[in-house]
Amino acid sequence: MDSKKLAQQVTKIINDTPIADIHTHLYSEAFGDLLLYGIDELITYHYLVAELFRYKPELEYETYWNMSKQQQADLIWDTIFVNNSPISEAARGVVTVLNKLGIDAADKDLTKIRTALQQYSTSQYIDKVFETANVKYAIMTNDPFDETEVPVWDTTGNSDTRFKPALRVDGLLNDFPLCAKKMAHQGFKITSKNLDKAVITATKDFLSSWIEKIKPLYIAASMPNDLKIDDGSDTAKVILDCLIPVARENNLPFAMMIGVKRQMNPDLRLAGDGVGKADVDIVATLARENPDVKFLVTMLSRENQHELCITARKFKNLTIFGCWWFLNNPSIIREMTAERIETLGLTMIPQHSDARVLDQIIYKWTHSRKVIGEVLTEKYSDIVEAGWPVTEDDIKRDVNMILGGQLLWR
Ligand code: RAT
Ligand code: ZN
Repeated sequence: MDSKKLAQQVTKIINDTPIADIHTHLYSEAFGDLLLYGIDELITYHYLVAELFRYKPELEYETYWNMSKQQQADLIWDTIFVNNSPISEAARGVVTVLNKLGIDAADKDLTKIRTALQQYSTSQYIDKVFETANVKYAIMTNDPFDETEVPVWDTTGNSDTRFKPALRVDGLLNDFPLCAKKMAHQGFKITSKNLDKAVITATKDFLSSWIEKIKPLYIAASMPNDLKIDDGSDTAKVILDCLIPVARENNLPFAMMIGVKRQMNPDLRLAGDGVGKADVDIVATLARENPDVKFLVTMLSRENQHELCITARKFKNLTIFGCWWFLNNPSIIREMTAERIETLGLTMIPQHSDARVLDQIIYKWTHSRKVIGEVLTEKYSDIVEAGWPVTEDDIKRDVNMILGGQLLWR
């Protein structure tokens, strides 16, 4: 097969393969206002809020936060899209979404774009977005401590199979005393704010009851870059004594998302988190000491990626996934995907979208599919050149393995 034909074939197969999006912040319609979608949400995505202040250093943070959503969107639109070029990855994303939805944004008229999108009901829009993105399902981030989310699970629950649950328990790691109160409020026997034996048992009961209630595909937590598991802290106890045992007992993967520097600039609110290098040995220690627990791991620092790949080579119970958050940029996806294929073959999950706004799955996957396709084409060309035949069926099997969610189940 010549290289042009190979590239065309890989592109077509990648575009035709429905994606299992293994980490998003999306919700089904049953969750009401928790489901974010539409142009104003797209434009006020926190990645773009951070960029707004780069273009407008004279803008006071509070002035922005006191505006209505529509005013915020107008300001970001004028600043990043009209008075400058939407050239960053997050800004280009909005352009891709509009283009794929068939909306002509050439005259940069935001009011016209708003009107064009009003033709859809919420459920029509969900259908349209999933079809356009060719995503088969998106895994949600479900927080058992969230006051808006809990009542939904206690009443209607989720019946839309395009949205699948994941139990996300950052609260337990970040502020155990507050979660202790909330667990007590939900009827669990929490007798103290300290993680003693009885409280650990009650916390595990709480987690198991949520697993029973929402049937998550995995248990997850994001963790700071300075994470430690040997200091006897609440965080270490929650991980070692609660989360890992519960993952084991329920035969669920434990997803660790490591490397966040939370609230580097609190004035930016959701946009204020940063990144730092973490200790990959922690991942190795947990994988080695818990061979019967499956770990899904993504790390936020570019500097951690090579070490993480090599660690994954050592542990069959460790699957690495995604180019997370600040790594979700074409130049880095290219580098990470090549590095992962070279060290792990197809035994990794190259990407997740992390979409917070429904429409974003359109651009996140358009952009990622392109880069992953280019890297795969190069890797196939290399084995063809080395003397190995690559057929269409081989490519379909491989792409489905890495993008179709199969590795979640192994
Ligand atoms: O990527 C993001 O939108 C971040 O704000 C985080 O939500 C991160 O992905 C996370 O899951 O903690
Ligand atoms: Zn996320």
